[in-house]
Amino acid sequence: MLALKEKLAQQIPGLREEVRQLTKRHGDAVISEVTVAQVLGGMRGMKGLVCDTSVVDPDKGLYVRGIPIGELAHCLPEEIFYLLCTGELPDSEALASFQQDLRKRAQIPAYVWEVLLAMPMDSHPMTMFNTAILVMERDSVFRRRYAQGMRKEEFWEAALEDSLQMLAKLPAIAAGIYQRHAHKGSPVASDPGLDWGADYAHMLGLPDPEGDLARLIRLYLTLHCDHEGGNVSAFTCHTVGSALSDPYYAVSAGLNGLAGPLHGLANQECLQFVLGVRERFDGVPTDEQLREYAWNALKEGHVIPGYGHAVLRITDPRFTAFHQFGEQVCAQDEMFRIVDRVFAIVPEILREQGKAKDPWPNVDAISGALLYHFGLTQFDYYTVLFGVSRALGMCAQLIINRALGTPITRPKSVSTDWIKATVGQTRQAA
Ligand code: AMX
Repeated sequence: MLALKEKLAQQIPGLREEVRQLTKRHGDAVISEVTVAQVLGGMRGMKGLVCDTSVVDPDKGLYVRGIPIGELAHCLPEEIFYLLCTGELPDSEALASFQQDLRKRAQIPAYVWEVLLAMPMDSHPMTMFNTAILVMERDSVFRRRYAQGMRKEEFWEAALEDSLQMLAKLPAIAAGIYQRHAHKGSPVASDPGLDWGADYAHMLGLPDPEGDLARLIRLYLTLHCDHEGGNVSAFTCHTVGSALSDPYYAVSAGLNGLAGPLHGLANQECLQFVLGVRERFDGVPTDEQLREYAWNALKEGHVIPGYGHAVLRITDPRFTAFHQFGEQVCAQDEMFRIVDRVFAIVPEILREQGKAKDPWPNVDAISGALLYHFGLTQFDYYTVLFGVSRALGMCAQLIINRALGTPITRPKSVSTDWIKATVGQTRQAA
C-alpha cells in the first residue's frame, strides 16, 4: 500500500474532478432550507459545510470514513489519521512508514520549551498547549512557500508537511506541559521504540506496570480524533484555514474553541461533578442520593456535564467503548462505579426535566474517571489530551480542504430587523 503522501497524491485529482462536476452539474440544486430558529439557535442542523473525514449520525454516533467508531476502537491513532486523510486504513507497511515519518519529526525546538517555561505556572494547560502550537508557526512550510508564490495545486502538500511536523511533536509537548503543570519536574525523554500513543503515555511519567495506561491513551486518542465539521473546534479550524492561514494558526484557533466548557473542557467539568458526588457522599452514593444530588444541580441552574449533545440522540458509542475498557481494567474503582451509577440515574432525570434534547452520556461523561484511575488526577489537563487527538481530525480536514481548493468561509449574516421584516412579509403573503 502507498505511503500517506503518495496515496493522497493519487487520490486528489479524482476528488477535485468530483467537486468540479458536482458544482458544474448541480451547483444550483437546493439541498436545505433555513429557519429563523436555526439562525437564532447556533445554526443547529443547518447544512452549510462539507466534511468527508467523519459523519455524526444522531441515532448511531460517529462514523470515521464510513466506519462506526466502535469498530475502530482497537486501531492505533496513527492508523486513524491515515484513514481520516485517505478513507482507507493503512496496511502494516504504510503504517510503519507513517510512524517512521512521525518519529523523524518528533524533536521539539528549544524555543518551545523556553516559551512554556516563561509562562506563569498557573496558566491553564490548554493555554500552554495552544501557545506551544502557535509559536511553532515560525517554522510553517505553508507560510514560507505561500510567500514564495506556491501554486494552488501544491497547497495540500505544504499543509500536509506542517500537519505532520505538528502532530509528531504534540505528544512530547503535551506530556511536557503535564510535567510542568503537575509540578513533576522536567520532561520525560521520548522512547523512540514506542508508537505515538504509547510514547505519549510513557512521557506522562505515570506508573504503568501492565501497559494499561498506554492502552487507555491510545484508545483516548483514537476515540476523540474527529467529530465531523460543524463542532466549534473543527469549524473554527476550517474557517481560519480557509483564509489560507497555515495549519499552526488554524489548529491553534480550533483548540482555543475546544477549551470552552460546553465543548472540550466538559471532560474537566465532568470529573469535577463525579468528584463532587464522591466527596458529598464519601464514596459511591445510593441511587436515591444521586437522584437528589442531580436534581439539586439542575434546580440551581447547572448542566450535568457529560450529558447531552448538539447532534447525538443516543448513548455516545465512544462512551460505550470507554465503559467496556473500564469494566475490563478497573471495574471496582470508586470513580468508575460513580460514573456507572450516574449513567444509570441521570438520563431518566434529564428526560423527566424535559429540556435536554439528548439525555444520554457523551464521551466526556467517562473519560476523566478512567484517567483519574491511572493517577492522572489533574483534571484541568484533560482537554489537552483531547486536543492532541482532535488535532488529527483538524489536520486531516485542513489537508483535504487545501487539496480541494475550498474557498474562504463567508456565510451571510443578517440583522434582527431584517429577520423581523422578512418574517412579517412572509406572514402577510400567507
Ligand atoms: N444538563 C442540564 N441541562 C441540559 C443538558 C445537561 N447535560 N444538556 C442540555 N441541557 C439544556 C440546555 O442547557 C438547554 O437549556 P435552555 O433551553 O435553558 O438553554 C436545553 O437543555 C436544550 O439544549 P439542547 O438543545 O439539548 O443542547 P444544545 O445543543 O444546546 O447543547 C450541549 C449541547 C452539549 C452544550 C449541552 O447538552 C450541554 O451543556 N451538556 C453538558 C456539557 C457537556 O457535556 N458538553 C460536552 C459536549 C461534547 C463535547 O464537545 N465534548
